[in-house]
Amino acid sequence: MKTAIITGVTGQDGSYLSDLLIDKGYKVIGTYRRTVSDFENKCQNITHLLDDGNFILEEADVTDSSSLYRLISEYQPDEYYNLAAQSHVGTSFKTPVSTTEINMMGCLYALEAIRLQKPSCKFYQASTSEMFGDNTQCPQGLDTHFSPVSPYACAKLAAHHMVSTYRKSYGIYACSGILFNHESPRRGENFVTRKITKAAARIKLGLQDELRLGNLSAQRDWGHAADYVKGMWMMLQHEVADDYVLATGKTNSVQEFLEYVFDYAGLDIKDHVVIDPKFYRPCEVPKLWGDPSKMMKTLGWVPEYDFEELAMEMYEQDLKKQYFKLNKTIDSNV
Ligand code: NAP
Ligand code: G4F
Repeated sequence: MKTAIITGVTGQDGSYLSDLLIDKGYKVIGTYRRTVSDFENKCQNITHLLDDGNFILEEADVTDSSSLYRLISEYQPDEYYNLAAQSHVGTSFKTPVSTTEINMMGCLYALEAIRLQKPSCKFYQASTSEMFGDNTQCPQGLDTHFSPVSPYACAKLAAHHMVSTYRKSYGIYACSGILFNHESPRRGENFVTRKITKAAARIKLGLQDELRLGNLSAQRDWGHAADYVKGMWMMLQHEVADDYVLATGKTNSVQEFLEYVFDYAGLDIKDHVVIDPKFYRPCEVPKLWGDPSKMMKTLGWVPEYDFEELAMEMYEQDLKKQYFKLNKTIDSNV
């Protein structure tokens, strides 16, 4: 039985990757960070795993290197997936220092702990298309020049270079997956896709009337998280460690995502959507459109979801959740 450590297991990707690895017969050590907010809410993406005998939840903070040393020494993992991050680009402008500590140093601490304690452990780094920043040469791939324009992307780029440095210098099996945007019903509620599907569901049920958004012209290459975690795992099963791009090879604007969801829900954007400059960023990434050809040719990765299926699933799940909440409130009032 293989053992894998997944940092950031309560997040979107951590939860889907846990599902996949447990299905493949792994023992998964998932790490979470204690906060004062309630445990149940924090663990909503992994509630279904908490009683699984092959899933162990461990407390760790990736900026506390001792916690990573402890985990690696205790569990001697075969694979380590570094997914923990302050992953919101807008927030990184407000918390640049802690974002850099988590997103850059968190990666370096893990690489050092692996080098010193279990050098045969394979390492996956969650790199990002945000590293292409304002370079709109499309489609973006492994030869595209990086041009980060946020503290988030700068920290991720430093970590990205650290991964190849450890691979070349110490022979550690370390891969970076440069992942374009991927979403799902488990997506954090302050990312634009989920913000839209949740608001559309609430408007439909009469629970909300207005949706305030920022820049609608930005374009993103949007895929489904379930497809992307398969890609992460595939990268660590190849004979040699390398870097890859994961993307759908298509791009859509935020406006198009919004239109699709509102049309599907039978709502009129003009009646509900307000542009609020509060959601503009000091610097924007205008267009992301990835080239996943290496991933497809070398590892045989093929995404199963398309843009419409993704948007529809997110809206339908949000509608179900909001409907359930509404009925619970009505029940408790009668
Ligand atoms: P997410 O839902 O925001 O999850 C991030 C996880 O990291 C959360 O569980 C968070 O826990 C945890 N975390 C934050 N700071 C931590 C710390 N100091 N120590 C330990 N855990 C910490 O992100 P995601 O969408 O799953 O993305 C996973 C990774 O892929 C991230 O590294 C992200 O930057 C990267 N990525 C994502 C995308 C995408 O489109 N989703 C694309 C490219 C790259 P808390 O609840 O405690 O904050
Ligand atoms: O959903 P977003 O916040 O995602 P963003 O900035 O593209 O970052 C995500 O994808 C990256 C990969 O490319 C990851 F590395 C990163 O961790 C994260 O998962 O914003 C998408 C676009 C942006 O252009 C933003 O300005 O939507 C625009 N937007 C317009 N109104 C909004 C809003 N974004 C948010 N979050 N909230 C709004 O109200």
